[in-house]
Amino acid sequence: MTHTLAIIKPDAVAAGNAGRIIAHLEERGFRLLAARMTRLTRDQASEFYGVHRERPFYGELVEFMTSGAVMPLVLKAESAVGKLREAIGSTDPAEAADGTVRKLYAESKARNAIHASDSDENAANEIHFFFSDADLLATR
Ligand code: 3AN
Repeated sequence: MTHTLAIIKPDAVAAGNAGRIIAHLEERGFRLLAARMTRLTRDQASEFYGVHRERPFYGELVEFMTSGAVMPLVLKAESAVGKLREAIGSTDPAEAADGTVRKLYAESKARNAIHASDSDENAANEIHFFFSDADLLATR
């Protein structure tokens, strides 16, 4: 079993889809290890998405991610990183496979409902961006 980080983004929280997205992931075999609701500061969002600093959409991405509440989640499953990338679908909901979170709940490439870590190394870093080891111990 491995761990990964998801973030339910401001569009999905504001639309009232957070609970449905968590249920969708649990139904697909993920165990919820930790969860919280927070609103990212500009500094936090800029740091979290630092790898995209040079991309043309970076400003828009930081703006969007600070626009409302988000829910970071730590999820556990067999090959959790790859399994979650599969469950969320393509970045662009128009290209996302049927039954994926983004096909069901995303509005656009920018407002795309959910973030998921893209490697085990990034998952460990992203989990620690939001949670302490003590947050994870309770359900491990
Ligand atoms: P993913 O979230 O599928 O890993 P990345 O890593 O390419 O996609 O992009 C990170 C985030 O940046 C996406 N989740 C999305 O919110 C935003 N993004 C990516 N491409 C665009 C774009 N062309 N226009 C606006 N936002 C984008």
